[in-house]
Amino acid sequence: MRAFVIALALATPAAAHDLRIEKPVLRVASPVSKTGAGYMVIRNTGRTADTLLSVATDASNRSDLHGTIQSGGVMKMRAQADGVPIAPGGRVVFAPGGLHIMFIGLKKPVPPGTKVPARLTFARAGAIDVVFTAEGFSPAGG
Ligand SMILES: [Cu+2]
Repeated sequence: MRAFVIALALATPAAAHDLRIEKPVLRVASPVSKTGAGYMVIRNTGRTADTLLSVATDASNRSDLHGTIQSGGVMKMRAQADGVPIAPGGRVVFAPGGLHIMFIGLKKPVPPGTKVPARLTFARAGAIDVVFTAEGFSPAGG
């Protein structure tokens, strides 16, 4: 079943809209972490703004959009309650120390190389399926 889901995700044509999802990766702090952080670059090649509203996956109990802010020299994560806007012709980078997807309550360990299918939902483009690839271990959520 898992292989079937991945095959479906890969078969989704990525060119049917103006958004490009590049290098989706997932990092966890340790092999037994229940929380992971997802990173990627979203490129908007169109002429219309769009907004990433939510992320869904079967791999974890929750998957939230988080930003990171500096507060008194301490990095704090906070939910992106209004989503993440992507300007026409622009790109948004999800990276350590900034925007990330917080995978909370991972149901299985995700050693490097693990494929984690997820569905991104945009205000205009609708659902776009992506596959996050787990890479090495690092503090999640930074
Ligand atoms: Cu976070």
